[in-house]
Amino acid sequence: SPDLSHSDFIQLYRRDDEAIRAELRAGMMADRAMTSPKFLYDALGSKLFEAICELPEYYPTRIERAIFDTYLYDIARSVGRGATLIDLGAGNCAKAAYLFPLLQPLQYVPVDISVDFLKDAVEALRQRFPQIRMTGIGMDFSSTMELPSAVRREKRVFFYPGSSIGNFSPEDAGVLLGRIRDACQTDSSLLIGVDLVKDKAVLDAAYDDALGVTASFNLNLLVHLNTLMGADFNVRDWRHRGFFNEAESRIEMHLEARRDLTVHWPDGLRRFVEGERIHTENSYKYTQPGFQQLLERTGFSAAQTWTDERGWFMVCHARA
Ligand code: AVI
Repeated sequence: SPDLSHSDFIQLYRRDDEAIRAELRAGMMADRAMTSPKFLYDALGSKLFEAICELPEYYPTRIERAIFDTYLYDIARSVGRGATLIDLGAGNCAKAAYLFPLLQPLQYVPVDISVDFLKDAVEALRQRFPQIRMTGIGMDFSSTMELPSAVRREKRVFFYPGSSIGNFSPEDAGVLLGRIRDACQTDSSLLIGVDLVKDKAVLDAAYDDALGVTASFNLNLLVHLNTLMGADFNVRDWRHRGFFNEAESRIEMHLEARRDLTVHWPDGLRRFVEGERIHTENSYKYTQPGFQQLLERTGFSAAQTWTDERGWFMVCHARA
């Protein structure tokens, strides 16, 4: 039977409910109401996002997987064996696990905000790959990339798939990439998935699908806000908006009031007029040279890249 002593879990993040409420109140009271996309992911939100990844219109997950399928050996050759594979926003760890047979990492370090969320997935992986040391870390890597000493320093490979980098503004993405770069040691690198600019109709459909799953994902934010800040949002008063803003090169998601209404929470309220919006997410789309420049600006060397034949999505391996 596998050596189960070969793994551990380290929880570094402590949720601060008052800080969360303060952040949400500030966003609600801004001239243009907004919330951070991280609040889209309560338990139901995470399930709805998994459903989005199955939608015919939502191409990024499928195309990224196809790129990994097609170029698996090239990517594995570029990354090399025996890495310390650090999986940023690991979730169910499935994307990294797909690479294990070829990459044969010495240590796998899934990072997510909650280790509880990682435990089942890591437990199952340990059974399949008993030779890989697994160290689950509960950490908000958008605010720090300081890794505990249990993480091997040699040959760190940061794995950041799914184009989650797109949910940061280019400026914040630069800060995050810079932090990853600073956490790199000798012979370290970054393997990242990036969604690319394409036809507006394709992008609009990917974020406003016919079944309304993305609409549910966005509207569920209001249910989450009711829990987090004790607000009285009525989901039926709001509609989903998701579209590509070409000037900003980003998808924007908003929730739009269907009528004049007032939302209350214990120590405040906000009036919305019909058509007024809460901005809930941006998803930036890059050009290949644009993203390469961002990588180089943050201290990475020119990356090796792989794309699908339509050039819709890109996987980059950049050395520190
Ligand atoms: C998680 N992230 C990369 C997704 C995206 O495409 O920006 C979140 C998402 N929002 C709506 N659909 C998917």
